[in-house]
Amino acid sequence: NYTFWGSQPVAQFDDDPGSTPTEDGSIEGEKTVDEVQKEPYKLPAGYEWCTCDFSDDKVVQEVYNLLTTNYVEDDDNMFRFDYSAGFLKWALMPPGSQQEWLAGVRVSHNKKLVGFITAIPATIRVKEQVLRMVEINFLCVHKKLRAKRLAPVLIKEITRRVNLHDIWQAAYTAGVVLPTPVATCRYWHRSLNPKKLIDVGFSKLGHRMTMARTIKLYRLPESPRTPGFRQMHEGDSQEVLNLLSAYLEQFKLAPQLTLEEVKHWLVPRADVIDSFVVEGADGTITDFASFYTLPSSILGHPQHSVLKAAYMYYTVPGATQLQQLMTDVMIEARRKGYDVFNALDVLHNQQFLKDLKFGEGDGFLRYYLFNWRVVEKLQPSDVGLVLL
Ligand code: NHW
Ligand code: EN5
Repeated sequence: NYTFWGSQPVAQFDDDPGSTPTEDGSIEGEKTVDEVQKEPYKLPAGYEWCTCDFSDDKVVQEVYNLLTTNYVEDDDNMFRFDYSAGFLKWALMPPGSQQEWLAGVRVSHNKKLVGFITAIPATIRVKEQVLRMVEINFLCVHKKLRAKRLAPVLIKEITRRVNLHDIWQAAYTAGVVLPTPVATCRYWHRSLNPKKLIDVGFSKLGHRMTMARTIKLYRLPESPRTPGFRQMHEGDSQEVLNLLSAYLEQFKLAPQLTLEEVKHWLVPRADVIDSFVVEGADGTITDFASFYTLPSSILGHPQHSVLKAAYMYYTVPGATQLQQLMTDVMIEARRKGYDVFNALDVLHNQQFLKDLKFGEGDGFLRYYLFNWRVVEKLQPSDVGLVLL
């Protein structure tokens, strides 16, 4: 029973297959910018809208403070995502970003930030159709204001602000079930620092395993073995774009990046995004791999307060086997002090997850599209889109 989502242009769980279209396409009839409501949606008394100016580091810090204390937790409330301020700037100021799409809710009398939602522009292909969309992320309502129906107001307001730019579709992911996932994916985890993971309750000592045997099981070589494996530089961007564009064509849901976007999303930034290439003997780039940095706060642990996690981002095997490429990337992550390497079962990841000693997590990630019907549900391996 979804009171809010039942009123939105998304496929409903009780849609009758006999009376719904049999082809992919928009759910709502075409609208024009003129028809979009000009005034912001009404908030409860005592709250007001704001637009978050991310060129102002004080504002970024306010958003960081809201998210670090109120954003996503695991099912047992042991860990909470701790996106860094630098990460948030990267995630929310890509090419084409709009300040009005970083929408906040403040308490009127003291201006405290208590709600947030964001949109960034993206070109996304769903099977054969290429759509100018937004990606929605960082929806957050302060813990003290939960279950007061503020989230639907944030979602309607970001929809309005996006519609004003003549954009009518969105992609988003969530751990929770909403009407209606286009794909249901799972998190997998590869221990890099097993002792700490066990100490903080992220993982458990296996049946009839000792700590010493566990540490040995997850040991990795000191340095990458693939000849020509190195950090990506900005000068590699055009070649990486060519490799990535061609590779992503095989997936049913995938972004179409521009050169500017490759430079933004894939050129390394310390503690935000790490990217690697394999340079062949003739100097051409044959492979690409990347991960982003998303620590989690460890809630209420006496010794440890942060879990340093690397999340697999876009990766393109070419001359190198995916397994070997991922091993080298994990060696780099271990060397840089990450505790765990996380990946979804999207892309071709199922090819290496088990062999490289990833274990299935307890979290799911559902992919959603707003105002776009996908008649056939996608498999995780059909998904070529990774959101932050
Ligand atoms: S998923 C992460 C979302 N954030 C968190 O989980 C942080 C911790 N939780 C909270 O802050 C990545 C609150 O619990 C939130 C809900 C704010 C989640 N997505 O205000 P009420 C994203 O950011 C529905 C969508 O009373 P609350 C993606 C719920 O089903 N809807 O709840 C975001 C119910 O509706 P229903 C969600 O707990 C995508 C209603 O909210 C949701 O105080 C957004 C209850 O509201 C979720 N994750 O606040 C959609 N969680 O129908 C974008 C709950 O069941 C759509 N709900 O009555 C596209 C827009 C753009 C279109 C452009 C063309
Ligand atoms: C918006 N772009 O549940 C994203 N994480 O499995 C928002 N579990 O870390 C949506 N519960 O399985 C995010 N350890 C939805 C995910 C929310 C966060 C979340 C899960 C993903 C997670 C860990 C810790 C569980 C703690 C208890 C987990 C097991 C790892 C183990 C390693 C060794 C081999 C076996 C598996």
